[in-house]
Order: sequence, then C-alpha cells, then structure tokens
Amino acid sequence: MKKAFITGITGQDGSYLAEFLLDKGYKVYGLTRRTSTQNFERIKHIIHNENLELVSGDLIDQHSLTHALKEVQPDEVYNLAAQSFVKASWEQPVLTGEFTALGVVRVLEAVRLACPNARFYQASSSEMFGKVQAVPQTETTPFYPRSPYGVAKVYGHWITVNYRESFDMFAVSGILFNHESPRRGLEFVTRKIANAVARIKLGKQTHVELGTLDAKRDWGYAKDYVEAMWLMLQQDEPEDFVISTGETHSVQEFLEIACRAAGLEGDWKQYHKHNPKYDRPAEVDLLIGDPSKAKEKLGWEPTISFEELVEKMVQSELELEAKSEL
Ligand code: NAP
Ligand code: F7E
Repeated sequence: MKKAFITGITGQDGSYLAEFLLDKGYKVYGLTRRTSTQNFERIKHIIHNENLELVSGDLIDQHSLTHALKEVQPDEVYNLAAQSFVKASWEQPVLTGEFTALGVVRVLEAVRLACPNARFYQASSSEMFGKVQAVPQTETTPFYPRSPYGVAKVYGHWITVNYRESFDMFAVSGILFNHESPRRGLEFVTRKIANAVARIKLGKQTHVELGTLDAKRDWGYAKDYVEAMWLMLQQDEPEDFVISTGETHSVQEFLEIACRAAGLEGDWKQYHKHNPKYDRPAEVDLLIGDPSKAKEKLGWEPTISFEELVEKMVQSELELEAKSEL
C-alpha cells in the first residue's frame, strides 16, 4: 500500500486530495496543527476511514515535521499548507513568510533527513506571476510577485528547484492558477459572491460589498487540480507544470453569472456595492495560464467550464443557506 503525507489536509485542496488518494488505495497521513477548536469540517466525511491518519505538527516547528516524516516514511509528500489568503499577507507579512516561504524549506529539510526517497510536491501559485511579464503565462514566464504572499511563494518555488538540483530529490512544483469549489474559504471572492447571492435570494441580505470588479483570473475547479498534483508525482522525471484552464474572466463576470444562477431578478448592479476596504495595496490585474505542457505530458485537462463552476458553487450555497438559520 502506497503512503502519502499531506500538509494542509484540512484546507480546500488537502481535503479533495485526501479523498482522491484514498480512492486510489493509498494510506493517507494528514498533518494538522493544534487549535483550541478542531477544524475538520472539510474532512469530516473521511475522518473515520481506516486508511486516513492525522498526525500533529506545524510548519513553524521543524522538529514536528522531521519526527512525523521519520515515523510515517511516506512515498509521496504533498506540501499544501500555507497562509493562503493574499489580502491577509499585507496584514501579516512576517507570518506569511514563516508559513508560506520558510515552511517549504522546513518540509524539504524534513524529507531530506527522514525520507530522502519520497517524492515531494510543492503548491506553487500563479500569484508568482503578479504583474505579468507575458500573456498567457507558462512554465518559463518570469515571476513578478505583487504581494507578500506572492513573494513567499516565489521562495517556496525556487527552494524546491534548488533541493531538486542540489540533492537529486524528486521535488516538483505545480504552478496552479486559481481553483475554486464549494469548499473554498468564505473570504475568497468566488465563495464570497456565491454565498452572498444565495443569501440575497433567500432574503437574508440585500447586496454584496466587493473590491475591484476588473481583476481577471483563470478560475478552475479544485477537484480537477488535485489530480494534476498526483500526476506530477507519477512522472519519470521531476518537472514543474502550469495547471490552468487557459481562459480568463473578470470578478464582474463571476458576479453577473452568479446573480443569474441564483435566480436574482433585474440588473446585477443593484446587488453590488464597492467597498474600498477590499481593494489591495497592489493588485494582480490579469492571470491566464497556458496548460499545454500539462495536457501533453500529464494528459491532464479541466473537466468543467467557468459557467458550470459558478453554477455549482451557487447551487451549493443555496442548499447550505436554506438549511442555516444564520
Ligand atoms: P487553504 O484552504 O487556505 O488551506 C490551507 C491549509 O494550510 C489548511 O489546512 C491550514 O490548516 C494549513 N496551514 C496553514 N498554516 C499552517 C501551519 N503553520 N502549519 C500547518 N498547517 C498549516 O488553501 P487551499 O486553497 O487548499 O490551497 C492549498 C495550497 O495551494 C496552499 O499552499 C495555497 O497557497 C496553494 N495555492 C492555492 C491556490 C487556489 O486557488 N486554491 C492556487 C495556487 C496555489 P488550518 O485548517 O489549521 O488553518
Ligand atoms: O481574489 C478581487 C481581488 O482572494 C481574486 C488564493 O487561492 O488564488 C487565490 O488568490 C480577485 C483579486 O484570490 C474582493 O482583489 C474583489 O483580484 O479570491 P481572491 P487571489 O487573490 O487571486 C491564488 C492563485 C493563490 O495562490 C491564493 O492562495 O478578486 N476581489 N473584491 C476580491 N477578493 C476578495 N477576496 N474579496 C473581495 O471582496
């Protein structure tokens, strides 16, 4: 039985990846950090699976990582844990650097010392492209990060390349563009909008307050993207890949489609207000990835369209909000 170790298992991607690997017959070990209230909402349906085991540790605590990997001796390590909210990275730049940048080298060091033959996946991000130097963005487009989060991810990316080249480790980065799902955190714009239009439809609120509507993102479906992570670790050679849909859409388009999907009547504008508190000190205006390499070498392609993704998220929020008394 193959063993996989996932940091960030309680997050959006970690929960889908754990499901995917359990279905593939893996024994899955998930790193969780100690919190005063357990945060297992996204994995509650698999928590009693006999092939899932949670291991205590924190990206900030080197010993906990080395100890966990020494005990588990995994075949594959997926480093998904991070402070992943871009806006928060200006408010907590040092913590973001600790988790999202130095956390990566701590996991790599733990792998190098405890299980050097394990294959390592790093969750790199399209935020590294920031102020984009080419359109569309590929594996060779230079980085120009625009937030402390983006800067931290660039460190994580290059330290992964460096460990591959220095220590002959099978270490790869997936440069994943935005990917969403009903399990997305409520602070991210897609889930925030999907939740708001559902609440408006049910008469629980009147409008949604947002920052810029002009920013464009290449939005895909998280469940598709975790399969690409696994495929990268099944290749003969360790290589980095862009994972994206190849389409870009604005926040405004997301909002317009979401209003329609919720069955809101009239013009979407009546349900929206701009609030400058959601604007960012530096914005990433346009992201669009070129997934050709992933298609060719991994045989990977997205399975659902942008409209289907928006509809799926809105439908899920309508069901959740109908049951909730809040
Ligand atoms: P997410 O939902 O925010 O999940 C982040 C996970 O990291 C959570 O499980 C969280 O645990 C854990 N974590 C945070 N700090 C930690 C620490 N100090 N020690 C141990 N665990 C810690 O993020 P996601 O959307 O699933 O994204 C997964 C990864 O992909 C992240 O690295 C993100 O930066 C990257 N990424 C995401 C996207 C995207 O569009 N989703 C795109 C590109 C790259 P708690 O539950 O305890 O908070
Ligand atoms: O913002 C704009 C905002 O926070 C998307 C993370 O998973 O993907 C994600 O980062 C856009 C930005 O995601 C609001 O200014 C407008 O232009 O949903 P987001 P993100 O910053 O793109 C990348 C690839 C990652 O790696 C990250 O971990 O939407 N926007 N109004 C807003 N954004 C938010 N959150 N809230 C608003 O009210």
